Amino acid sequence: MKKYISFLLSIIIAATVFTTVAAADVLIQPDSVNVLMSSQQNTTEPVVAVSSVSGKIGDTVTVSVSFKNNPGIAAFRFFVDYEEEYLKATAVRKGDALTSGNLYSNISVDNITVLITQWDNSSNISNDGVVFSIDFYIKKTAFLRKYPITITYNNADLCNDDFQEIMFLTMDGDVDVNGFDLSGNDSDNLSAGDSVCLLPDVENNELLSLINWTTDDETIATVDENGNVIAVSPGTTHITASVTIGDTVYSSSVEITVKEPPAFLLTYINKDDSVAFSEKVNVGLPLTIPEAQNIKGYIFIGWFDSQEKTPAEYAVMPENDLIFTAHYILKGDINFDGFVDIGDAILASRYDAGNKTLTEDQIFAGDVTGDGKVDIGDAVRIARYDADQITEL
Ligand SMILES: [Ca+2]
Ligand SMILES: [Ca+2]
Repeated sequence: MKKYISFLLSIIIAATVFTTVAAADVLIQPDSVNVLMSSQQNTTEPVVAVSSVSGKIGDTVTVSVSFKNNPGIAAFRFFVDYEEEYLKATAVRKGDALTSGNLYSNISVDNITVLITQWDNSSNISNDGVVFSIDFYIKKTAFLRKYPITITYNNADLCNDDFQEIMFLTMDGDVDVNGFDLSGNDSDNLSAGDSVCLLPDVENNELLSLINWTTDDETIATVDENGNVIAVSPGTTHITASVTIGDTVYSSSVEITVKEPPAFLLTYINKDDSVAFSEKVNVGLPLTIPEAQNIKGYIFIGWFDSQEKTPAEYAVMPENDLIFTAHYILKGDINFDGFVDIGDAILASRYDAGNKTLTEDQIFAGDVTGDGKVDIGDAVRIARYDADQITEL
């Protein structure tokens, strides 16, 4: 008898798994037993039940098929029916209840909605629990609703090792498609004025037409009816795509972060190395220029960075830090040697006599009388200072 079961099942397998076109014709309308069980949970009769699961569009969910009140079975062949346009069966696995025997599945046939799973064993298995499970990929064509997963079998496709036909009540399940994702977006590093388009990971046109876009804070980012997001000002908000079907709202959100505009550190250093001014400055804004310290005997000539550039030369702000140092000229030090002495007086008198040219900065340093020019009067004053006849210039 057991050999006969194996022989019978080998014929079933050959007919269904390996002759796919003929099988499809046969399987679309199987001579099947299909008893709905929704109100018969507490039955003592053998039951084969499909679980109900939920998932989002694009997810892969696992539906299990379980036995209850299993009287002992050595072979089965089930047909699992589903909406192939919206679900794709990607894998079938043997469940824990099938402690031995071989499970075969045919999910490679296109354009039919029936998955065939069959199993044979040399002796009865009386376990309850999961006999096999099926992974379903929820296609992007899916809508937000329940997709039934039905299970049927033909007469004589379930038998024990005495080849007695076993009848199971069948209980269908479903895949409740209850969400969708937004994808393909880089939304965490926007600058004010940037735009991105949020796309639902959905290919069902009816569903797409129902999507409503909202922003939590339109002072940070706005969104239009097509999911086009425009960053407005720094901060973080959420853009939500929602669909209302009946009383149920399905939604998916993306966090949008609009970053602070680029800034750099602006620092001014006094002659004594103390900080005159320091702040973070946004690129594109005018630079603050602080007052320089008054230092006795010195004339302030400006703030300069390491490249001898003044703040005014940075009309377009760079995106790196800037450090300006206060530059001074020692009053009377025409030759810029760091001292005021007779050499500077001689330089002033030679300039006055037309024997020497001076730069603008040298004239600035040498005009100790403050009349806007360097002449013999300055030379005399510098000489007197050098001779300690006056204590300051
Ligand atoms: Ca000097
Ligand atoms: Ca002068």
